[in-house]
Parts: sequence; structure tokens; C-alpha cells
Amino acid sequence: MPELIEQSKIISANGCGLPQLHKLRQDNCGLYSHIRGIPTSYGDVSSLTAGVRSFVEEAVALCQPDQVHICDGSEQENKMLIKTLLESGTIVALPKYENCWLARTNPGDVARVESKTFICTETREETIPTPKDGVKGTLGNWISPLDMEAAIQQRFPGCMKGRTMYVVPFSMGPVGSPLSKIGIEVTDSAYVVASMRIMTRMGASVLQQLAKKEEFVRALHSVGTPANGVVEQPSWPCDPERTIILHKPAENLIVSYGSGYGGNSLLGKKCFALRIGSTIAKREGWLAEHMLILGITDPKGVKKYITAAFPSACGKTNLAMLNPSLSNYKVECVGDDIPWMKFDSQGVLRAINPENGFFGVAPGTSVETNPIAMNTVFKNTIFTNVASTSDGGVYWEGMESSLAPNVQITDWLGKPWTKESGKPAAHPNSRFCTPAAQCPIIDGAWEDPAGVPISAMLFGGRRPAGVPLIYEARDWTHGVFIGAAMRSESTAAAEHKGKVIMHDPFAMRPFFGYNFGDYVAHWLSMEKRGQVPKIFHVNWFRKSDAGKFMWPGYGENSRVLDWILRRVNGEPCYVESAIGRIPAAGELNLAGMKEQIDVEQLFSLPKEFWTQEVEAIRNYFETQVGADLPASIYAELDKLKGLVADL
Ligand code: GTP
Ligand code: SPV
Ligand code: MN
Repeated sequence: MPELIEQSKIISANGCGLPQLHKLRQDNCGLYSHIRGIPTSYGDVSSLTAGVRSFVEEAVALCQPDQVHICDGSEQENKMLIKTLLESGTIVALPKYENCWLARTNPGDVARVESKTFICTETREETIPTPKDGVKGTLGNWISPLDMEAAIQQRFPGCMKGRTMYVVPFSMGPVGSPLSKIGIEVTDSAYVVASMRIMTRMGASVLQQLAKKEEFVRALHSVGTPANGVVEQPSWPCDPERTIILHKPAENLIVSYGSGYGGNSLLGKKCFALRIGSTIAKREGWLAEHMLILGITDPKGVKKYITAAFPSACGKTNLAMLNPSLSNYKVECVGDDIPWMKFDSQGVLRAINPENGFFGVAPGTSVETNPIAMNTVFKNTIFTNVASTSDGGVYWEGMESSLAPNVQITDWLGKPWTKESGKPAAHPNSRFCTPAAQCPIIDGAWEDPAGVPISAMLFGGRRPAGVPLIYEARDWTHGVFIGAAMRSESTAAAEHKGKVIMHDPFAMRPFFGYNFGDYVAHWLSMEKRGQVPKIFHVNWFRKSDAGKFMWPGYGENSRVLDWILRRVNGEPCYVESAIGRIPAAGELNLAGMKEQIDVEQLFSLPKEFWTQEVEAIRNYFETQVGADLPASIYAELDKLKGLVADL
């Protein structure tokens, strides 16, 4: 950031050494301290390593906050943050529960904004495959270094005037683990700080770790102020018009402006653990993916770990906390969104969950569908954009049976709500932000620095038509093809409108840190590096002609996991089909199901559908990825086309 350094030089040359108008407060060491003439309101400047200090100095010079707060992650600090958030009206208390809070955002800032998310590299080809002439690329957005700098200069100078700049040291993965990585997020949002404290390991111990080895990702965030200076909703400042989320992998740098929501602002998650993470993983020979991690123990007491990549709002958190209907199975949760996976010295693929909390979709979560999540989220949780109840609780679509009688509901916009209102009470992308350690089925090894060994990987999405409940890849290359060919119905997790079937390879389309063609080549290369897991594709969302889900999902998905585990153990319980291996007749355990399942329909492979699917995949590969896609993936597509022709 050469320009940023220039700017800071100018500020110090102007002699801002003495704070004048700022009200000085004592920091918690009983000393006054300043950064570039700006007083620290909390925390110890001397705890910052040289590199962190210079990043903070640059950020101070650029953003010009009124004061700087260096986070230590303590209970006392959290109380202060909550008080600040209550005073500003950003959150309200939820007295029905213990230490729970509700934030209502500006209605213009409710989800990730994929169209405003960029990766910055010297050349476009490093970031995205070259689409065919005249076709708009949909596999990420590229920005040049010059344009990134200009975007920063158009938005950041002075953007924190009148505000506190928080310095948030955080670790992705347990502090000190060899697989963990550290970030420093500088932000003007107390909500982001309180959320990062849940989602990551945050505070003084991270700075102590940095003192041993100074290596960290720089993450600069501001909620911004609209260009006309008018903050519409002071309790949730943001600048949706000019929102931009920038990543520069070559410098391990993230810069995010204009949004306070989720993946746009909690920069450890999608920005660091996936986009920057995937570029580091490519360089170092491992995988950073958009997957859950679960442990499952079979009736014989044998435990295996599985990951599953489903697009946003397609069932990861729910599968990660599965309450099995097959009662002799036990599921434990390692993570619900992101694994970092590396082969160990024995060639075993091991995964850690770099996160410390769940930022989960609220609607649809209920005692019937996900009792484990319901037993997790009602303490120490920040809810965002759910509805509230007159007895001091929360409400969302799906929670009907938990509603106390005669309570009044206030919707996510703060308006009185009844079932007759004709719109959802909670925003469809409303979320809970809750500590992972609170999950009653958190796995004993979830913080094991060595990670857990992975035996199977699932891909899946929302496919209302044509795609069966489960199928297995014939081999690794076929499995990588299945990941590359993934499609799913769009959801409220990003700005896409309506329910269109979108290509979402590996559930990573919004999260690739580098060219998707190179990403596929990297996946293919894993086979040479160690023992690769078996790959499967699942679809909980197939619908009947009458528009009803053909499979009840949730706890009943344990029946599918049972078949997967038997395949992992080498049982010959399958038959070949055109698209991969499917359960042989009678091998999917449906005993004791409440609902009648039309197995034939659930596994049918309509020739017309699959012919069109093959063409849609070909069109996508050829127009979006072209020559960047490895030849073996095109060969898999040709093989599929031949098999579908024989259906
Ligand atoms: P992100 O946090 O955005 O990455 O989402 P996610 O993949 O973790 O999805 P999540 O588990 O939160 O589920 C999203 C929505 O799908 C919720 O409304 C769930 O109730 C619903 N859902 C999850 N699993 C199933 C299932 O097996 N069947 C059906 N019909 N719906 C499901
Ligand atoms: C997703 O959209 O995949 C999420 C939510 O997990 S967010 O953190 O907003 O990206
Ligand atoms: Mn996610």
C-alpha cells in the first residue's frame, strides 16, 4: 500500500503529534498512549508488534478515527462493547435468554454482495478464467492494483472521523496450532468486534503469539458513510451504494468498505479463511474449502470424519449438527462452514475448523429440524435480522411450535407482525452468531491442532429436478468433475434475486481466491499427494411433480450417511448408473421411516433432463473456463455424455 504510507507521512509531517480536541482517557495500563497523535481509549499500544503497529498507523492516518481501541478479548471489554452497542441502538437485549442480543441492520445491508467482491492480481488471468468473447465472466471479479488503490482512496480517507477504530487481533484455528493463521482486523464497527470475538479466537493471546513469529493477514474494514454524508439509520451505518470488498493475495491484504454484514465484514471468514486461504493453500499444497466437517460413529463403534460442500444456505450447518433418525448412529460436529485440509506425513488428509463459532441461517431452524442448534443458540449469541417477541425472545419462520401463547411479534424491520402480514417475520438471511464450544455435540477433537482424518467428501446443492438423493464418484477425477459441475438454486445468502439454478462449482463460486481452472488442477493434483477420500453427491431438495420435497431431510439424512460409511468401508452395496454409483436395491436403509418414500422417483435419471444437464455443463465450461479447465475434466464430461445417451 505505497499510497497509504505516503498519506501517513503527510499526516505526521503536518504535526498531528499532539491530540487537541480529543478527550483523553486512561488506558487499562494506567498510561496515556497515542497512535499517530490519536489517543487510545482502550488497550496497550506497547502490546503491538512492529508490523501490527505500522499497519495500525497506516490505517489511522488514512481513516482518521477519533480514538483507537486495541482489543484484548476480555470479558470486561465485551461488556463495554455491549454497552456501546446498546447505547447506539445497534442491538437490543433479549432478556428471555442469557447474554443474547438482537441487531436489526439497515435493510440495504442484509447479505454478502458478490457483485462488489474483487480479487486483485497483476493480471486478470491469475484471478478468473478468460470467458469466451462476449460472455460475462461469473467465476469472480478481478480488479487491477491501480484500480484497487483508487477504490480505497475514493472511500477511506477520513471515513472513521467521529468514530472509534478497533484493532482486532484474531487467530483462525486454535492459537499457536501449526495449522492456524493470524489476522489483524481494523474496523469501526463494535458489532463486528463483538461478532469476531465469537467467530474467531480474538485478543491479547494472539498478539503474544505474533510476538513469537510475526506473520499475519491485514484486514481493513469500515462500515463507511454515504457520499452525501447522510447516515440513514445511525444504529446501522453503512454505504450500500459504494460497498466494495477487496482482496490482494500477493500482500495477504483484505480491504472492505460499506457493509457491516456477515461475510462482508467478519473478515476472518470468507475473505481470509476462503479467498486468501485458498491462495495460500494452492501455494502450500493443501485445501481451503466451503464445507462442514462432522464425525460419525457407526453401530459398531467405528468413527469416521466427513466433509460436505453445499452452497450458502443449502444445509451445511444442519448436516454438521445432524440428529440421526437411525438411532444407533452418533454424529458430532467439528465445523459448519470451512475446513483447512492438509495431508499429514502418513499421507492422511486432516482437517481443522479455522473458526470458533457458527454464523448460521436462522429461518428453518427448529426443535423439529435441528434440535442441536436450538440447544446451542440461546445463550451468548448475537442474532441479526430475526424477529423479536414481546416476552423478550426471538422468532423466525419455522419456530412456530416454540412460540409462547399470546406473545406479540415484531418483525426484522421493527414493525408489528402477524401471520397475516404476508411477508416473512425474519429476513430469509437472518442469522445467529454463536460460540461453537456451546454446541452440545461439539466433537472432542474439534480443536485438535493435528486436525481430524477425512474419509469422505460430499458435494451437493438445491436441485428440485433430475438429481438423485445420492450417488458416488467412480474415482477421484470423476469426483473432481462432479464438484466442478455443481449447480444449485440461488438463495438469500447473497444478492441474487429469485430461485434460479446457478452453477456453483465446489460451492466455492463466490469464494475462489484465484483462477478456477487452476483450482481444479490443484484438486486433481491431490491424488498424487496422499490418500484421497471417496467423493459423493447428495441432493436433499428434489421435488415431486406436486412441488413437495421427495425426501424429508434433516435427521433422516443419516440414512444416506449410513450408505456412505458402508461404501467407505468397502461394502459392495452399490450399482453403477450413468452418473455414478447409486445404492443397490434395498441397500438404502429406509426401515421405520414415517413417510412413504418413492425410491424409484428419487433415484430416477430422466434422459431429457440429463441430456440438457450435460449441455448446460459443457456450455458453462466452454464459455466460462475454456482452455483453463484441465483436459481430464472435459474427458469426464464426454464420458457422461456417452452414458446419458444410453439411458
Ligand atoms: P450458510 O451458512 O449460508 O453457508 O448455509 P448452510 O449451508 O450452513 O445452510 P443451513 O444448514 O443453514 O440451511 C439453510 C436452510 O436450508 C435452512 O432454512 C434449513 O432449514 C434448510 N435445510 C437444511 N437441511 C435441509 C434438509 O435436509 N432438507 C430441507 N428440506 N431443508 C434443509
Ligand atoms: C455463506 O453465505 O456461505 C455464509 C454466510 O456462511 S456469510 O458469512 O455471510 O458469508
Ligand atoms: Mn457458508
